[in-house]
Amino acid sequence: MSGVILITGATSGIGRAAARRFAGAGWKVIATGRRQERLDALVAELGADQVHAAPFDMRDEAAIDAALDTLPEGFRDIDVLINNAGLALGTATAQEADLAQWRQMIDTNITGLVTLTHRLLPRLIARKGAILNISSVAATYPYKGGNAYGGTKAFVRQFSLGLRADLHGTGVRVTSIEPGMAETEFTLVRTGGDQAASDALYGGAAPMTGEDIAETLFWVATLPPHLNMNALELMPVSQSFAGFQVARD
Ligand code: NDP
Ligand code: 8X3
Repeated sequence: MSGVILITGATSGIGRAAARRFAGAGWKVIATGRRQERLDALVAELGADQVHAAPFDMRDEAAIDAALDTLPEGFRDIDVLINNAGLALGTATAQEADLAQWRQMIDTNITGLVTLTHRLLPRLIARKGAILNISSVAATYPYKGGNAYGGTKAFVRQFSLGLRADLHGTGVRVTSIEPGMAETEFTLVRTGGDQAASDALYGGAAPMTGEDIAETLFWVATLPPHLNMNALELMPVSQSFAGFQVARD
């Protein structure tokens, strides 16, 4: 099985690994993200027949529309949308957090995601396609400093389940993918470029990789068409759950 897939955030991490995984299996990949040079590198690596670079910022509705309106022949009938682009910014508590960072997470992880999804729904319904949304374990398990980021990912999970209900009878499949710790540029972005912090988090922890998540996405997207994975939570073996905190006088 193959088709046309649009993957947001294909310049790095999970999205780039997914672009490679699907293109390698013969899918035509529309790769998006802000960093044009990384998208160009992906096209050079995987071939222009296989990958179309569509650089846009998820927060720019007009840029999304322009990119969708100018898709080349062979890339227009989109079968699968992977809503992967997203970010966490900062780990400060709510009372210390930067409101601009909260807004950027909401604008990207929520508003951008719903905008693109809304635009593509007619095509996905016509193709009886699939939507794979990248949520997070942060949607379910709150942690100190996760505040707005966790909130955006809880939205993504619940939006996915709501889409399932709305798309009842259309044949469109919807999945909320909820990973735990995966080593990508995620922590570098979250910390404003602190490589040491990123290395410290992942060091010795055998975290998941972008390729691990890409393989999961490929598996979900290529399940028989009568099967819908509603939600899928995955973690590295090294990561598990901790208890509640108690403040004492
Ligand atoms: P990376 O930082 O490696 O990749 C993030 C991707 O999102 C990049 O391609 C980036 O592209 C894109 N992106 C960010 N902001 C925008 C924007 N405004 N417009 C367009 N693209 C944007 O991190 P991951 O691969 O780890 O993250 C992918 C998804 O996985 C995110 O939604 C993240 O929340 C989620 N996730 C990650 C986990 C982890 O542990 N790594 C765990 C659970 C969920 P560019 O900068 O070029 O625009
Ligand atoms: C990324 C996983 O635990 O850093 O969504 O929030 S976590």
